Amino acid sequence: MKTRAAVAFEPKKPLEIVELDLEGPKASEVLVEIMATGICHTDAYTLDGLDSEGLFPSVLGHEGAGIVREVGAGVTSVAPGDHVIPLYTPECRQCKSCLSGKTNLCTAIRATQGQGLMPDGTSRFSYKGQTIHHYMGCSTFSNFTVLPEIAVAKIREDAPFETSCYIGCGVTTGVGAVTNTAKVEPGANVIVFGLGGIGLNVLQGAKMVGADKIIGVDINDDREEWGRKFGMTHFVNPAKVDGDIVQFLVELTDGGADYTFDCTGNTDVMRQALEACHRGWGESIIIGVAEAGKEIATRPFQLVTGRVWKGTAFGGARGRTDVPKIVDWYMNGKIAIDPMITHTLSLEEINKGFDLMHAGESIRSVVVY
Ligand code: NAD
Ligand code: AHE
Ligand code: ZN
Repeated sequence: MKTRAAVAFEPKKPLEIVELDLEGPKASEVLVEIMATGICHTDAYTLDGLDSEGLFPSVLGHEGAGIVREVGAGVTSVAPGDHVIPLYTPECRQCKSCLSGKTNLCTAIRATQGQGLMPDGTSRFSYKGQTIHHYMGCSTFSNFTVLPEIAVAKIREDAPFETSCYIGCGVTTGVGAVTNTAKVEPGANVIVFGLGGIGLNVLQGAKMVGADKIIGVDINDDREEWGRKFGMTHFVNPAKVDGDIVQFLVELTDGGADYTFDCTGNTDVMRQALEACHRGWGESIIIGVAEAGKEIATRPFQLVTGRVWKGTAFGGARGRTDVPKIVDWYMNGKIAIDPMITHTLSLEEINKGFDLMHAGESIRSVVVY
């Protein structure tokens, strides 16, 4: 079949809207009509050539929602007509990682996913006979995409696509980092570095679990108003702090935060986040994705004296199990999504979404097909 898609032909070049050829689903695969997709900073990072796994040409996008249109042989868990959210972290429930109960990082198809291919080692997308790569196993910047059955979460049908697509990455990542990874407890003090599409969801997660001081740190002053809408109690712009930002934050939290979260992808900020943790028990969670070649550093003494450095992918969520529950949280008003969707675009306008993100003018742009 044919599908309209925004293709990343080359790094650092705008996406091009073209009509691709798409092969139908093979065994254990499903064809999904994507109804809406968010634009996450990770898409921009890959398009900018900063991802060590980045492949071109490819169909980016990993924050979608849509409808199953066709299923391949042997598919039992979803059927045509089901509403689904694609999962860049699948859940096979059979691999060593899934069975461990210790991680959401299913390994069933990770190798081929990183090569921009379906589990059988081939791509379903092509353009004028040339192979086009999949991205993060999702490729939601295409109106139709093919996904492994284990990489779709079935969701309730009354959830709007144009808002619930954000649960495919940003919402689940931010809220899940608080509830699954850090397991923030009521009364804890929290610092969130970077108040964009992910950081605001960390803030609302922290508020939801009853954190006490919820401090937001961002170099963009416009983010103060945004943070306050989602539970932030204090705002700090590091550019306006006299002296050392870590010292300032440690004093503000009476010895350091119980939990800090990096939502910037900047490795210097990651160090600040670790060192702003309380001696003896503070935990710092890395969410931000750093550009290829960057490394983190700190004095080992920071860890010897009890601070803990952790990371999280997709907020520690087990997609097929947890995503439908997060959709319920949204539909029941436990978490907010609608106000964070600042821009709704057509596929033809998708590059504007990247421009708005880089200019710090959007929280989330969503493309509606
Ligand atoms: P975004 O562009 O919407 O937000 C980033 C925010 O960080 C902006 O508000 C920006 O002003 C702020 N910022 C930038 N540099 C800063 C600095 N030095 N100090 C303080 N604030 C700073 O991006 P996003 O979509 O929220 O994504 C954030 C990061 O999380 C990206 O690196 C993205 O790739 C990553 N991410 C990771 C996961 C995961 O599963 N681990 C999931 C989604 C996104
Ligand atoms: N490919 C990059 C790493 C990118 C990365 O860490 N991705 C996150 C999701 S970001 C969503 O916006 C993730 O899920 N990581 C776990 C995984 O298995 O990819 C690199 O550095 O090579
Ligand atoms: Zn993302």
